Amino acid sequence: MTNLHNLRRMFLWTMLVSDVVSAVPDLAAQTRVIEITADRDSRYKMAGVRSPEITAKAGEQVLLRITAHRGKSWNRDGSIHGFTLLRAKDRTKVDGWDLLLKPGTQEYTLTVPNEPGAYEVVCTVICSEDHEGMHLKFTVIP
Ligand SMILES: [Cu+2]
Repeated sequence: MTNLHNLRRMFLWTMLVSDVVSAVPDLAAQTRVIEITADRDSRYKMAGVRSPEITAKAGEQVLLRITAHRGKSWNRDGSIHGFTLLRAKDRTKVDGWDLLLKPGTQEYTLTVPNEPGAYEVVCTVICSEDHEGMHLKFTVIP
């Protein structure tokens, strides 16, 4: 009887461990990937969308995959576009969301602000005469 008892305990333990292990890829799968192009014409673009905007859940983890193409001008440090998240109400920057983009594809795993509301992504690199118009609507939902 003791052996059977031990066997049962071992079985339960194995189940527990395998649950924990299988939770890891699940977590990765939950991270939403948002693909954006910061284009040479000083526009943010998203495939298949005419006027791109981002909607995300408060506190959600997202993976930004941003591909940047160089416009007419760029920063001395090689940054060709920026990707900075501002609170719409007071234009303050959100911590951790102040990105400088290099040519090519780059990925950032970031946490969406906890406060629902209107935000805006803006470019911080003078990338062309159209730089001022380089922004993207970003909405945080509860
Ligand atoms: Cu710009």
